Amino acid sequence: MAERIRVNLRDIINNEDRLAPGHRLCAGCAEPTVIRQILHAVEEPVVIATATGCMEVSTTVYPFTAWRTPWIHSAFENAATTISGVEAAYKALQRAGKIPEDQVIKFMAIGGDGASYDIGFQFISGALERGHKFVYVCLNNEAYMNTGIQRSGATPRGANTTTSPVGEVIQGKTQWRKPFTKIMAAHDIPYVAQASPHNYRDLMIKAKKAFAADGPAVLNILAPCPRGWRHSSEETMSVAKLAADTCYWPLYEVDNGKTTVTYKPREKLPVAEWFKRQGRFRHLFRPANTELLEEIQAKIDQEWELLLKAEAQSA
Ligand SMILES: Cc1ncc(C[n+]2csc(CCOP(=O)(O)OP(=O)(O)O)c2C)c(N)n1
Repeated sequence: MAERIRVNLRDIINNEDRLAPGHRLCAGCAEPTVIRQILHAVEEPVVIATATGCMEVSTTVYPFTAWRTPWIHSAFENAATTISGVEAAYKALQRAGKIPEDQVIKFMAIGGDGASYDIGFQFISGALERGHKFVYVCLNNEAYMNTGIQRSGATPRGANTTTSPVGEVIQGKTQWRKPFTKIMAAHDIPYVAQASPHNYRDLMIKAKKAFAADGPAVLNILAPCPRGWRHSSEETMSVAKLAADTCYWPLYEVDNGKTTVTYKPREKLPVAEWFKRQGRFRHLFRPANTELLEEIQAKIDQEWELLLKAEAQSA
């Protein structure tokens, strides 16, 4: 059970951040907070591959780097493949006696939702199927933010982006988001979870479990983006919390096939509460879009019920 794993705040204060300050991510961007939370949850050395995207370009502006870990960038689509090779090399070097058997090193690949849901999708799937022992982290800000807010497979229905613009023809993205977390869990790997940085304890426990897993693990983490979501910088964590309180972004895990919802809001809020905090959904409150808003609410309710059912069935 998740509660048995401890997250000690004193350790976080005393341990060095492995992502240095002074990177160039936007004020209020959730991504560096997420990465710090993850790196504070793991004690061992970590080798990291990062796909092209906000996190990569903003932390490694030549000739600087914000990473206090070994770190590699190869291309947009293949962070999972790159880290597979690094992990395989580590095992080979151990077999050859060049790295001591008891020298534990952890491996992590990071991608935005564009890199994860769309462009790197098959590469992640392949790495999971091959069984590499690594953690894949999707920093999910729900659009291709680094190149100017284009819609991705993670963008929710109704969101205004530069490639699903609100106008006379459409009212934001017309499709539903891809069920990425479920698809990752369908690979039958040891550990898959959805998390959000406003609940750092929950996120860090999940990160600890992911790194301890005996095989691949995936963390899909909501990362509010003030620029693309159109909220102010200081609202990032409260917007993240509302995503969980409306069950738009349920916090849950699939641990060796067992589904557990790790946060159940005492009062499930209407999704409109989450939407009205973000400019990308402003148009949904026009009278003409009432039906669309209801349709989205119905879909969220249905998915939440399905998740609770999955939890009950795997208990
Ligand atoms: C194959 C390929 N296609 C497109 C690009 C251009 N590109 C670079 S970063 C980026 C957006 C990244 O979006 P996402 O993965 O969601 O991460 P974010 O920047 O939002 O964190 C795009 C489209 C590229 N570098 N390579």
